Amino acid sequence: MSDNQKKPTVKGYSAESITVLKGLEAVRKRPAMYIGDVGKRGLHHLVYEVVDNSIDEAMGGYCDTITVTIGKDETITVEDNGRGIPVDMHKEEGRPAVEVVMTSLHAGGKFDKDSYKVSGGLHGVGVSVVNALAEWLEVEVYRNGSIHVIDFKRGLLGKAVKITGKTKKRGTKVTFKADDTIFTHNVFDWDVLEDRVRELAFLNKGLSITLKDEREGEKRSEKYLYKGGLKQFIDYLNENKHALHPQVIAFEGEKDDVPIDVAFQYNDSYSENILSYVNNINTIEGGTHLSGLRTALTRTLNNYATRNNLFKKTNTTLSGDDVREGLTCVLSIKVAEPQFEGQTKTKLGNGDIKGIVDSFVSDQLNEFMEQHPAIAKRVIEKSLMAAQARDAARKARELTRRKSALESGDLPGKLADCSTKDPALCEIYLVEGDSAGGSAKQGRDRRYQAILPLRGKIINAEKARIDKILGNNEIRMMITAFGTGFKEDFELEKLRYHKIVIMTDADVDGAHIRTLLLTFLFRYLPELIINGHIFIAMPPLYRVSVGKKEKYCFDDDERDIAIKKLTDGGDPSRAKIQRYKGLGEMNPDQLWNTTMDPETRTMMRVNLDDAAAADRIFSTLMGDIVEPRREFIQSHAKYVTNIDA
Ligand code: 0RA
Repeated sequence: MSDNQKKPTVKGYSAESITVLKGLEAVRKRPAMYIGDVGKRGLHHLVYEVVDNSIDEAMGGYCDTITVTIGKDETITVEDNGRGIPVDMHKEEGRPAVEVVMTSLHAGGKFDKDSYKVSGGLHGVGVSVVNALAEWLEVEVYRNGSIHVIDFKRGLLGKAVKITGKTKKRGTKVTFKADDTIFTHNVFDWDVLEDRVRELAFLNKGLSITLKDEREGEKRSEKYLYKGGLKQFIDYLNENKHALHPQVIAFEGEKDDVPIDVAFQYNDSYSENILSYVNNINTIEGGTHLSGLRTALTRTLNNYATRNNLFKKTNTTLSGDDVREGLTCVLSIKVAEPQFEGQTKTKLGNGDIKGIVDSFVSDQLNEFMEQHPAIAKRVIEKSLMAAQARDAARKARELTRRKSALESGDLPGKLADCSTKDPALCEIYLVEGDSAGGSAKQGRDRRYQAILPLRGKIINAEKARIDKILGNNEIRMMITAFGTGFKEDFELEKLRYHKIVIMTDADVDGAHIRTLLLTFLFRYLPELIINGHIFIAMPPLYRVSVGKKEKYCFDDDERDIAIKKLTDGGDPSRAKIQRYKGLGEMNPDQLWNTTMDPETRTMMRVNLDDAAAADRIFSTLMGDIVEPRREFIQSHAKYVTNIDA
C-alpha cells in the first residue's frame, strides 16, 4: 500500500461531501478493515461486492441477466438488466443519486428498504468501497431511454454524470480497475470468480450469469443458469458420490415472511455436507437457521421411525450425527435484517429464525416421508448403521481418553512440546517422517514451537467412519496434542497451539499426506480452519549458492532468476544447485532458516472461503469414484504436477 496518490483537498466541497471524502479516505487508509485484505482474496472481493448489487436487483425481481467480464489489463465489468441506478437529483445531498451511491459508505440501503440487504462477513460494505479502492471506475446507467455516464478516480468524482446517447436497454454497467498502489495482487483468477458465480446462479434459480474472460490467451465465456436451483446445486455437489435415492428432495416456501429454500440428498459416504446461506452469503459458521434445520431433521426422522416401527429395539434414538451421515444439503433463506456474528461474521444470530426453519422443514419433511415410504426407510436404515458405528466410536474415544491419561501428563509420547504455555504464542508442527521430525526438533525454537512427528499412515477420513478414524494412532495423537476434543466435545478455547503447521516434503508423498491431514481437519475439526489456525509450511525446493552467497527458491522460475543474480549474469555453471527431495535432507539450521523462522519463513494459511468447492475437491481427491479424480487431476495439472493418479 502507498500514499503517493494526491490527497483530495477539502476546499470547495459541501459539508456532506466532506464526510464522504473522509469516509472513502478511511477506506483507502485501512482497506483491510473493509475488504479483509489487499491480496488476492481482497481483490476478488471487489468483484463480489459489485455483483452483489446486481444480485440484489435480481432478488427484487427486476433483473434476470448479469454479465461479469474480466477485461484486458485486469479490468472488471459487471452489467445487469435491472432498473438502473437512479440518476436524478438526490434531495438531501444535492447531487445525482448515482454519484451518492458510488461515494457514500453504506448508501445502498437508503433507497430500497424492502430488499434483503447483504451484510454478512465482508459482503455489503457497499459499492463505494470498490470505488475508493479503484484506480478508476465508470458507471453506465441505461434508464428512461438514455445512456448516463459518470466516472471516478480513486473514489473521487471525475466526469459528472451526463447523457451520452440513446438506448433501448435498461440496467447498470460498472467497470473498474483495482488500484495497483493498494493491492499486492492484481491478477484475477477465473476459477475463483467462477466458483462464486456458479454458486450465485444455483442460489438464484432462473438468473443467468455469464462469466467472460477477454484477456489475451485466456479468452472464454461461460453461462451459468440453473432452472432447477438448489436441486441442481445438490446434483453438482453429489456428482462424485453414490446417491442413496435418485431424486433430490427439495422444499421451497415461506414461513412467517421468511423465504426458505432447502434441498438435500443422501449418499453412501460417511461425511456430512451442509451448506447454509443467508441472503446469498455462505454462513460457514452456521447459526440459528442451521440449528433449526438440524433439530427438524433429527426429530422428524426419529418420530417417523418410531411411528412406523422401524426401530428393532424399542428404546433406540438416532442422534443428530446419525441422521446427517452421508447427507448433502443446501439451505438458503432470506432475512430482512440479518445479524451476523462469529469470528468471520458468517454466523446468523437472529433468534426467531431457528423456530421458523424448524417448523417449516418439519412439516415439509413429514409430508414427504409419508408420501415416499421407500426413501424414508432407506434413510432410517442408513442412520441406524451410523448409530451402531457411533457406539463403537464412543468406546474408541473413551479408550483414547483413558490411554492418554495413562501417558505422561495426557500428551502423546512422541510430541516434543514447547515450554511456553500461552496458546496464542504456541505453534505445533505436524511433520512427516522421523528424520524430518528429528531435524525439526533440533532446529526449532523450543520456547514456542512444538513438534509432532507423524510416521504411521494417516487414515483417509473420506472413506472411513468415525470409529475407524479414532482407531488411527496418528489421529489420536493429534487430537490429544491439540487439546480441543472434537465433534460434540469440541472446545476451541482449549486449543493448545494457535498455529497448527503442516510440514511435509515437497514431493508426491508429501502432497498425499498433506491432503490426508487436510481431509481429516476439514471433516472433523473444521472450526480450526474457519478460525484460521491451520497453516501449510513452505519448504524451499532449491538452494542456489555461489561462494558464500546463497538463495533458497520455491520453484523453477525462482531458481533460474537466482542463478542469474548470483552469477551476475555470467557463467551459470558457477552456481551450485541443491535440490531438496525431502525435509530430512535439510540440516536443522537450514530447516529453521528456510521454513520455521517466523522472521523469514513463508507459510500459507488454509481458509474455508469456498466450502462448496472444498467439499467437492475432497470427495473428488479422496473418495472412491476413480474417473472424476483422474479428470480433476488432469484439469488441475498445473497445480499438482507429478501426482501419479
Ligand atoms: C437504488 C434504487 C434503484 C435501483 C438501484 C439502486 C440499483 C443499483 C444497482 C447497482 C447495480 N445494479 C443496480 N441496479 C439498480 C431503483 C430505483 C427505481 O427505479 O425505483
